[in-house]
Amino acid sequence: MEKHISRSIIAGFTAKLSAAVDSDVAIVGAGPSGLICAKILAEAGKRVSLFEMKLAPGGGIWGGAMLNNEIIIQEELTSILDEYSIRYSSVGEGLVRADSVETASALIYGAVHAGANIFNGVVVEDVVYKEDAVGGVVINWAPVLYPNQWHVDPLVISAKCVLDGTGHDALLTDKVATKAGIKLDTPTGGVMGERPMWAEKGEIATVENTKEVYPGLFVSGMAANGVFGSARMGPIFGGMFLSGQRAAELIIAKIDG
Ligand code: 48F
Repeated sequence: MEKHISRSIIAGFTAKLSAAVDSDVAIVGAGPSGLICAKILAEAGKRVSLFEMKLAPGGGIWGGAMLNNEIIIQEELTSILDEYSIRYSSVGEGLVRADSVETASALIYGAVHAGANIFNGVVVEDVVYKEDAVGGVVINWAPVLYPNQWHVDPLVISAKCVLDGTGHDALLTDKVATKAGIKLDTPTGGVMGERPMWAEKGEIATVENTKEVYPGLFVSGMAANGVFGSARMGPIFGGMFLSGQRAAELIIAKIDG
């Protein structure tokens, strides 16, 4: 029995990882924008691999606000919550409130169930950069790098498009811009850095900033606001959902021509 259990797990994981080596889309970070994007892309038939450095996907959803595990969403976006069967209640001023644990688990289930492969405990430490385009990601086990910093060479995932959904610091795009010495499609050509809290502006900006910032490299969610120097918005999540949707639309348009 023990041998069969072990061999079955190794075979299942190896098949997933082997398939991921040739992905249509590599998504970095399983926050709300990355998870929503993954579901839409998988439903559109794209081969999606999503890498999350933490053990639990879900990013900043779980903790609500200061560990008050509730989140706020704009009333006009409740059709997205309905699609995932996430329950909510009105709190007035055009807003609804949902349980953050229900929301995180629903978005994770939605992405995997649609056919995206989520690799948790895996860090994207670099990208593939060839012929003036980003063409994949360089991955390693999170415990190999943090806190151990073992000298272990990575594996490489080829992908037609890479989405940086890594959150506030946009560390992946920052690293790519610096290491490759490239100019991003931003007003300064580099990562501009997130601005302080302004919920209304930050919500609009995260969708507007969801773009292909360099051939093959897209940004979503708070990473998009970090790249374009826009405001943060705290525990309101409609902008993150719309950013994930927008990223999926742009990536499908790029892949399908
Ligand atoms: O920050 P995060 O939740 O992504 P998001 O889609 O959503 C932001 C909101 O949660 C919240 C907010 C409300 O509106 O402002 O903050 O922008 O999740 C980003 C995920 O990326 C992972 C990180 O652990 C987190 O789960 N991550 C970051 N860097 C890497 C990574 C990396 N190099 N490799 C793999 N995962």
